[in-house]
Order: sequence, then C-alpha cells, then structure tokens
Amino acid sequence: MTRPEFARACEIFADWGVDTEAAISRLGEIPISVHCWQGDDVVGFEGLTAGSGGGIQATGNFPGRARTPDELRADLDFAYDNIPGRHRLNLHACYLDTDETPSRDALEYRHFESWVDWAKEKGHGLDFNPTFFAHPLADDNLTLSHPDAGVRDFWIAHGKCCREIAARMGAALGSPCVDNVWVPDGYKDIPVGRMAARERLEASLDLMLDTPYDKAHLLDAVESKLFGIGVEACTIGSHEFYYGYAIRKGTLLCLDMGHFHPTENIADKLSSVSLSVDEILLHVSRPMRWDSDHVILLNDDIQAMANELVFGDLLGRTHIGLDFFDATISRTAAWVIGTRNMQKALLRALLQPVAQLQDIEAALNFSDRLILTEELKDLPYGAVWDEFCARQDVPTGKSLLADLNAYQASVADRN
Ligand code: RNT
Ligand code: ZN
Repeated sequence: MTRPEFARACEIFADWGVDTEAAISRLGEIPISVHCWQGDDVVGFEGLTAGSGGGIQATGNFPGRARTPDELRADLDFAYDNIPGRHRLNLHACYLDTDETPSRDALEYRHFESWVDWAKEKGHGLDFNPTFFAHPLADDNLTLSHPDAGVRDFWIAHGKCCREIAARMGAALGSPCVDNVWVPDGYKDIPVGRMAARERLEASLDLMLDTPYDKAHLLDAVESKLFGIGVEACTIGSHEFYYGYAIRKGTLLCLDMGHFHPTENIADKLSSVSLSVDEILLHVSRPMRWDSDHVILLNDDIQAMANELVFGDLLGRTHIGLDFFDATISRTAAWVIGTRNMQKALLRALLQPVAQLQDIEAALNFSDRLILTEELKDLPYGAVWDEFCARQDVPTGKSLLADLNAYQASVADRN
C-alpha cells in the first residue's frame, strides 16, 4: 500500500522530471561492502591481544564487542536486517574461522569456509583484505617494503595466499571478490631512502600479484594513504605511488576518504581517476582532523561522493566499501547508521534532475545552477527513503531506535 507522503513525493519529483520508482529500484541494486572490522574494533580472531597497530586505532570501550566469528555473524545478521537491500561483507584475513593457528603466510581457503557458507546462505557477496598489521613482523611499520628480504617474502606469501582465498570466495559465490591491499609501511622521521623503499614495495607487489586469476572471481585493489600515526614523515604507498601502479598494472585503485589532506575533496578525484583506471574501490569514511575513521554521516562530503558516482555515471565501475570503526557507541548501530547514510546519499543523488542541471551548466547559467541546486535540497527525500525501507520491511525513525537499542541490550553482557 502506497503511503500518501510517498505518493505526494512522487508527484513533486515528477514535476522536476525525476522518476522516483526508477531511483528506488536503482538504489535497491547497489551493494555496499560492509566492513567486518567495525564489529570488534579491528581485533580479529587470531587470538592476538594487541590492538590493530599500523597507525589505525579504534577508540572506546563500549560493551558488546563480538569475540567470536559466530558472534560477529549474529551481529552482522542483525545489522543487515536493518539495512534495506542486499549487501556484501568485507572480510580481513585476521578474521579467519578455525581451531587451527595458521601463520599468516599459510592461510588457506578452508580457514574461511564458514564465512562463505554463511554468505551463500544469506545472499551476500564477499570481499577480502590481507592483514599487513597487528603482527610481530609488522611492528616496525614495514612489511612489503622492509629492507630485509626475509620479512618481505613473508608478507608476499601472505598476500599471495589471500589472493588465492579471495579468488575461491569469488568463484564459490559467483561474484568477483575485491582483494584490497593496504600496508602500513612508512617512516616516523625523515628517511634518506624513499626511492629504495618505493622500489622494494613495487617489486613485492609485482611478485604478489604475479599469479593470474579470472576477473570474474578476483579483482585486485591497492589503497594509498597520506600518513598514519607512527609514519608521519613518509608513507611508502602514497597516492602517487598507487595511482601510477594501478594504471600501469591494471588493478583497481582504492580511495579512502581519510587518506588525503583534510582540505582535499575526495569526490572530485573520481572523475579524474576514472579516466585512467577501469574500476575504483571506495573506502567511505569520515576523518576528523586525521584519519580517525568516524561513522559516516549524511553530510556534504558523503553527498558529494554519491553525486559524483551518479552524475559521472560511475556506479557501474565503482565498488563502494565502508571503512570506519567507533568503539564508543553500539557497534551494530554504527554499521546500520553508516551504511544507511551511504544509501541515503545515493538515493538523493539518484533523485536529482541531472540532465536539466547539466544543460543549465552547459549554457553557463551559473545563477540558475545555484538557485536550483539549493532549492532541490528541500525536496521530500525522507518520504522516498521511508517507502524504500517499508517495502523491504526495514524500520525507520523511532522503531529503528528501539530495534538498535534492544539488540545492543542483548549483547551488552559480553566481556
Ligand atoms: C588503514 C586503511 C585500511 C584499514 C583496514 C582495516 O588506514 O584505511 O583500509 O582501515 O584495512
Ligand atoms: Zn581504508
């Protein structure tokens, strides 16, 4: 049954030449890759007590952290039930599910098979990440670019087995698995061997990515960064490094919204980068003063990202992943709110009269462009979002609050 607010909203959007039903069905087809690590503060299941390391840090001690794969899957099931649409899970290699204690350079598909079974049952795609941090051989914040060949070989082997696992996940689920490489490598103080370090990283990546896989199963991505805590003076895998690498080697380029100078507009990069790489991976995040990985809001930065994806017709070749972790609030609420905010931004973008605005811009009528883009902010997006959620039996407003709180209460005694 169509609610009157929605019927009215459809009329209003139709008056702008926008097809609301088309926007809703397009939104329903956009998978978001939900990151497993928001569920347990990037700890994983290797039995290591150390925090995440590598300059990434979850802060807070809110009750309810998932301690086992079963708890994490239960939390994820709840979160997906409160997110409209069908989505993916982005797994890190340190989230293996096994009684064994394999070394990172000896991980096998079977250590992750329970995740694949679960994903198959629930209809989720899987993405994957080798874990190059929170490990004794990464304590110096040097992995693939380490001056010691033995250390580099260990991490190359880790990256290789992760690609094999990811390719098998993609094959098993009939949907390509994006395997994203992020390494913490860098120097706290000013190095004298930037060139050599970057040559070592490049050579290691080449060896790691040597084995060819079917793109229907595996898509390799590389993630750049400006700086991290502990590597303030030099990050080996900088934006220029990976942008060039991705272009030359044909990998995806991962743009993390927290990995640039705070005044840079990450949305602006999409149209430029997409002229040189076939596909993009996004780590949608909210940096506050640094790469703080706050839960994403429905704010101007996220809206600009969504607009560029829609206006530049980039949805078909962009993989939208999330990357935030806040341990001061309910972890399941963080997942649900962050993912829904990405979807809300996409919905707003899909409801814009793009052709009309682009015509106005082509005529250099910048006054009209400003008047309209500001007036369009007042359109009834909320009524369309509510309808989208209602059709998928997902709560909004006060009932969402009640749902999130009830689940949090049910996990609060984990310790
Ligand atoms: C770190 C990168 C990276 C990690 C995850 C856990 O700064 O953003 O993507 O957050 O791999
Ligand atoms: Zn990231």
